[in-house]
Amino acid sequence: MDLITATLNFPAPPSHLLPSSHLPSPITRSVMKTYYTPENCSRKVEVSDYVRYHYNGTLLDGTLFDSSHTRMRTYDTYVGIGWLIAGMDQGLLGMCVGEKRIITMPPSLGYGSNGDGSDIPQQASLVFDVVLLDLHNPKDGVSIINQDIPQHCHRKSVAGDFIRYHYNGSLLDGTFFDSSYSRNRTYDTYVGKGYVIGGMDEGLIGVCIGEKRRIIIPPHLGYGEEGTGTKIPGSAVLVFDIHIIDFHNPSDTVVITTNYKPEVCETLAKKGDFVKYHYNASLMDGSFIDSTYNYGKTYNIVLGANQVVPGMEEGLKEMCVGERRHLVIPPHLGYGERGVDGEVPASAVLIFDIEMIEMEAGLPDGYMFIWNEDVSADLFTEMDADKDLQVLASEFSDYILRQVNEGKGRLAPGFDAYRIIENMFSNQDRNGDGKITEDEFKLKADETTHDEL
Ligand SMILES: [Ca+2]
Ligand SMILES: [Ca+2]
Repeated sequence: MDLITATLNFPAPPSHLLPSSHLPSPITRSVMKTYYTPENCSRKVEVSDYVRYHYNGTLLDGTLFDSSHTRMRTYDTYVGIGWLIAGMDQGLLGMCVGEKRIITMPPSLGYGSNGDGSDIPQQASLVFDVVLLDLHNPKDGVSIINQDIPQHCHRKSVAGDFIRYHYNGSLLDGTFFDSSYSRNRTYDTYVGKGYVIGGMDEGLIGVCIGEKRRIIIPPHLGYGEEGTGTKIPGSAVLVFDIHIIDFHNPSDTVVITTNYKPEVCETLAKKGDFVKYHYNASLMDGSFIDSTYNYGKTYNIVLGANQVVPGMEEGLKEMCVGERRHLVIPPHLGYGERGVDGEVPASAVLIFDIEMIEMEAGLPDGYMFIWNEDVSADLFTEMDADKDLQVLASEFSDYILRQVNEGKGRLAPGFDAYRIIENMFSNQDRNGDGKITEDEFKLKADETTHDEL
């Protein structure tokens, strides 16, 4: 029996009255008709590939017998290895993701003389309107495409590095599922250590800072047959467009590059020195953080007094006035996993371009005051201005400041002079009654510790 006329249930007009294209012909083999081809159609379904697709299944008269759309989930299967009716096994071959195709098949390639349940009668030709959403092969590995590598690549990431990157995540058909940009913060992780899905662990190896790449991850290296959450279906291929902001290794030290060194560079900054310098601070992707040049004044610290992050202490060491350096400071020597709220992101590698403007030599380690010349033999009497045999805080302070002004003694630079003198006084005032007696003075002098006279 002619299947078409049987299904349509009206007699075919004499063929010579119809244009040839209207001639109904019996279906004996499948017909595949692509009615939408996406721009990028590079990879096509081959035997043993795994696909996810949506379809509407109808009989030749248009009766809908099944639809994945109404179930609201894709049909997921291997192609070409007998998991499907023969007409589909053949009809899906050569499709690319995004392609829409109508596959018409004779009953012999569908459900034959038995039909299927109550919906598909015996000897029914079937029409499937298919859109392919996803395609991979179990043998696929991670693929990396669209690489955009910066000109300067100091080094490439290895397993164990800590990477900060931005990403847009989508499915193969372009359906967006997640983005770090929408959260306005990078995704931060160790790589090669199993903290992220296998495909990402692999795709993040060998990147340069600033690099952009697309990482395509098959489901067995992603979220598998189960998928995750509401947005990543089972057996989905994942497409990540990533941008590497920075990475470091916990074993990294400060990288110091001297950009300019004055011809005379003999006095080198050391612990205790009061140094005045300018800096420009930025992140590895070039984003600006802060600059002293904007304030028109230097940043002043005592070296080795924990007034700046360890990486900066390291970077300033042994600079001379006029010298300029470029510092790359890993987060464990910078602002750590916390960063600085609103200024430095968590775990960020920092760049400081610094310029030494002025230095004042510090005192020997541990000293807050030293004599430049021999100490007076009768210190106590000299301090006791009103000769009442006790030294008040004001007498003490006046005396020390006078020694400093006359160049006879020196206070540690970079600290508040009054605070130092206050400390020196309370160290001498053993019983804390606000005055120093000659006994207290002598007792203390005998102990010869650092902070006293
Ligand atoms: Ca006195
Ligand atoms: Ca006292």
